[in-house]
Amino acid sequence: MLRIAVQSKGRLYDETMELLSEAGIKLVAVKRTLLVPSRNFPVELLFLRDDDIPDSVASGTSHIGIVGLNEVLEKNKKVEVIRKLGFSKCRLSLAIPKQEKYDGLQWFAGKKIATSYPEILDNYLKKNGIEADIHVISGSVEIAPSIGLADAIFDIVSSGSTLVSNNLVEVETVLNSEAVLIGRADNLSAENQEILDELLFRIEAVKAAETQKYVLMNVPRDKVDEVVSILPGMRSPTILPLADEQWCSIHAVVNEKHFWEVIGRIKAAGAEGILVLDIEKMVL
Ligand code: PRT
Ligand code: ZN
Repeated sequence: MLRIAVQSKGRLYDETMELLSEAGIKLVAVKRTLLVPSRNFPVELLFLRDDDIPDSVASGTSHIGIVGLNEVLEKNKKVEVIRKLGFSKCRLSLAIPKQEKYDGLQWFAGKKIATSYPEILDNYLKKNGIEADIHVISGSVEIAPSIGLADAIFDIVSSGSTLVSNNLVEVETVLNSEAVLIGRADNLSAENQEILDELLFRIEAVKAAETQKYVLMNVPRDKVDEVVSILPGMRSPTILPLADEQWCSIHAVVNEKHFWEVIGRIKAAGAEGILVLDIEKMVL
């Protein structure tokens, strides 16, 4: 049985549960008791505060965990990032009062910086040869400068609106973070390694599908070559005959990144009746 440490409530919870559910893992009880087994896959979930997840994995209490990279680096435990998961993206940044004139990292020399991430900040300042006073606070870091508790802050930024509403401006991005799957290479039995491999295989299929769309369209026969040359595909697009012999139906998988560009070009090339569908899983 593979034990996975996950956040019990908070910003990581919903997307963690969604990912596991999309990977086909159903839980015995939806209620968040501390330890919940799956009823159809040999894993159990241990619900913890995110701060405790790196240590739970490092100590071997859990085999793997899902947590923000910021928390992994801050706690600095003996764990490895197995896979980035692409959700709960944010950055850890230095921010200063907006009326200050910022002239580079030297600005922070001798300044007092409030943060909940002293380890990451200390490493960053040392690496850059800056001596500053790190003031650790556990919540509401962003109000520290306005109440005279610090000159600057080092905190998580997502949209940036918290900084704006506290008259702060982001001046250095120190870390780009997202949810990650962590583990320890040396503590898995052969059986648990097999379970982890299957879980990773399923996560791969879920993640691959997230960025792709399935596109179907009707194309006049004499335009097929041109449309096919525009379309990418897992191998190549599927071309099916229609009742009207002058027309074909083409099916293809298109990456979201190029989606609108591809749609514009196939329309211009003569495609009609374009249908776009979400892909649930994609096994490559
Ligand atoms: O109770 P527990 O200890 O488990 O949870 P927590 O309160 O410590 O963490 P939680 O649930 O708030 O966040 C969990 C993880 O989500 C973090 O460790 C990050 O990896 C990630 N994450 C993603 C964020 C944000 N986005 C985020 N915006 N964590 C916090 N914030 C906060 C930030 O501290 C700041 O106050 O949101 C504010 C900034 O948001 P913007 O959008 O105004 O810039
Ligand atoms: Zn926390």
